[in-house]
Amino acid sequence: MKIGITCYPTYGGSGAVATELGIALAARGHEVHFITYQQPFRLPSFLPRVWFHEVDVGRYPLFEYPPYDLALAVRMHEVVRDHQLDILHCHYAIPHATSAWIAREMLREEHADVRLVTTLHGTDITIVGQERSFYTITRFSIEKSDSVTAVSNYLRDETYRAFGCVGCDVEVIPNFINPELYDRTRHHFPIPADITKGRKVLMHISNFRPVKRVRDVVRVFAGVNREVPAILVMVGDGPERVEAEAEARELGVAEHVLFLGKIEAIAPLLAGADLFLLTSDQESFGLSALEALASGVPVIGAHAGGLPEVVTDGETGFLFAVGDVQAMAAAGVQLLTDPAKWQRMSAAAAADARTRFSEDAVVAQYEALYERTMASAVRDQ
Ligand code: GMT
Repeated sequence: MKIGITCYPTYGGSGAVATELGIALAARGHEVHFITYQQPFRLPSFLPRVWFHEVDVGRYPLFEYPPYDLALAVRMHEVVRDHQLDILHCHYAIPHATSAWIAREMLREEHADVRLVTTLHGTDITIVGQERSFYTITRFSIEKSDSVTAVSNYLRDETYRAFGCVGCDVEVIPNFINPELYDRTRHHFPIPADITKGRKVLMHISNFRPVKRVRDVVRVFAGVNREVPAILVMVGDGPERVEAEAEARELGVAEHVLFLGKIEAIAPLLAGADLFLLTSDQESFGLSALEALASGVPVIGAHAGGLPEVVTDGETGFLFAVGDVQAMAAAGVQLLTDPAKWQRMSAAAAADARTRFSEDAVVAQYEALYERTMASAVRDQ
């Protein structure tokens, strides 16, 4: 099959999933075309059967807000037409699914066609899509997609609740991991031993948006560090990083908190972690938590959104009410001071991630969805 993929190319879960899906599809013999404004952050420079088409927005002085969605629609139209794509798969509805619909309308004027698949990832449904400026176009774009997927049951249900979509049958296809990549025995932890010596390693990975509550991450760490010497490794960057830095200073733990910035290769980092913290007030899935579990790192976090579908509370981690940093810290201390329990939980986490979220099984679900979507195109003719 020939598949176009559009996603946000910057540091974040939806771009990571879209890129890894494209790479896996190409490895299975499909032709994959990424269409976005910049090379996706997890896409290596060259892979067989993988193309990257940059969207050029231009800089006309009249445009205070350059119309990316239109430039994207034009590029999608060109790429579908020139490479005879079968499917355009948009990750994150806004504005990608809308641009794809415009591109398809343009193709239909030329007696051509393409099938549209939209994967809902999170705040496209839970926050941004529900804002007054975007609500109706988000609903419209979902309804105009030929197939719609959501990354968790929570997100599917939230889509039905918030948008009451008529005729949109949302299929849940979860995010996935490559089991070999997240095998902690394969990696060398890159942080120097003199920094970690005698200390447990707590880790957080995100794009530091307000929804992640990174101040809570630092508070949980400070609570753990009072009882168990530890360091906190903060991976990623974003608007709340300064808040997290300030919190670390205020709590007197700044010397034990490392801010590494946006690191692409996270598997070697996770291989040296003892606990992963994800304290978000909304998380439709929590890809970074899944990558931690796959690396044998128990997760402590908030009982929010779809995270309980990923972290099995009490077996592969512990989840508490959003903001309950004391309970999170106490659970962390308990686990880190009971090596046998940590071992059991670490092994359970790695096994569960492989059983429920392995790349092969999930990519096969997407392939089956594409097949069905194509078959419905033939029926419609
Ligand atoms: O929806 C977002 O806020 C952005 C998106 C991203 O690009 O990181 O995150 C969402 O998609 C990820 C991949 O499916 C999920 O793992 C994250 O849980 C989800 N983020 C939120 O729901 C806050």
